[in-house]
Amino acid sequence: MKKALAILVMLTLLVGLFAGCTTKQEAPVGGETPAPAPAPVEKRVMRIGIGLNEDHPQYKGLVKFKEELSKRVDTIDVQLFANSALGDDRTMMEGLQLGTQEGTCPSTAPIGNFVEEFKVFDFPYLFPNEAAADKVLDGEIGQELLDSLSAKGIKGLVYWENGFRNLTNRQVEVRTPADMKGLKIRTMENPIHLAVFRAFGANPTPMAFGELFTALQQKTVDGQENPIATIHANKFYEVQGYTTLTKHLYSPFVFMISQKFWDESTPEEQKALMEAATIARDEERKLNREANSSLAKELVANGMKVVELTADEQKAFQDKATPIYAEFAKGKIAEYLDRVQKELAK
Ligand code: KDG
Repeated sequence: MKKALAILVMLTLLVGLFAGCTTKQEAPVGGETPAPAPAPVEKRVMRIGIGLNEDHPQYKGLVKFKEELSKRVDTIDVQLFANSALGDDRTMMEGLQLGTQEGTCPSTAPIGNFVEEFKVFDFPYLFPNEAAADKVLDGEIGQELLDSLSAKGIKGLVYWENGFRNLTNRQVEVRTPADMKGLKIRTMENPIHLAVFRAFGANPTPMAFGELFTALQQKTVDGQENPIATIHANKFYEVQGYTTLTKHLYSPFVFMISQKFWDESTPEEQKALMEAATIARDEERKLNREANSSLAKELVANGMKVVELTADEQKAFQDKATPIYAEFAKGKIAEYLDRVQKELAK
């Protein structure tokens, strides 16, 4: 018994000695105790939804945003939702106000339902080209309008691009406003867009983007209007026979997040959000311009007739739309319109 006890004591001492050696070997030079493992970073979720699909430059821009943001901060977990999975443009903006989602990138058309002045971008044939639009949107006027969203619980970061919109329809080769007579055309939810298509002679109806393909397929509507990048990405050529390059409106996107999410971000996160949104804007505009200028031939390859208008034919549409200016340029909208036109004239 005594012998067994002695062996046990010896073994305990040996184990202790061995353990001591191990600890000594692991201790950093200088004898400091090892640093505790870092606590896992707590990430805030940032859900961003759009109406367009993953093939569209807008989604590719969002992928770029996510990538650039993650290079700068590791505290925000960006989750992307395409195809109106979180709702249409208006619902998603309401989601930002309610705090049920953190980001979206709608066309400016539905924004006029939240801040009236945004309707300045709904006037047909306002911007002559993309460079002119960039100048206004990225300048003082564009910034003022972005800032006006804060009062509505939305932080406007920067403008991305949807682009010049064109008419598509199932059955008629449209070259003149008369060809459009009676065509049932889906527009975005915006009174100026509806008025423009009425002035062209069509029968317009507002509808959420997520319902559009099925409506075209089931012939609930005859046509719609969107930039080439969208007509291509959403395969509208499967249900539409004709594209007419009316280029009646330059349509900007606004990359926006909930004001609450912005206010809860640290200064470092806010800087990262702005930088990532701006780098992604440049990428999205580049991809979008490539798509809008190169994909018309893909529409043709997929069986669509693409109608290019002569300057005179283009003017016939423009003339029909001119009275829209007098009808809608009132109050603050008129002030902004005047400023935009002066800026463009410079
Ligand atoms: O993701 C953007 C879309 O939701 C929408 O703004 C696209 O131009 C558009 C449309 O016609 O609804």
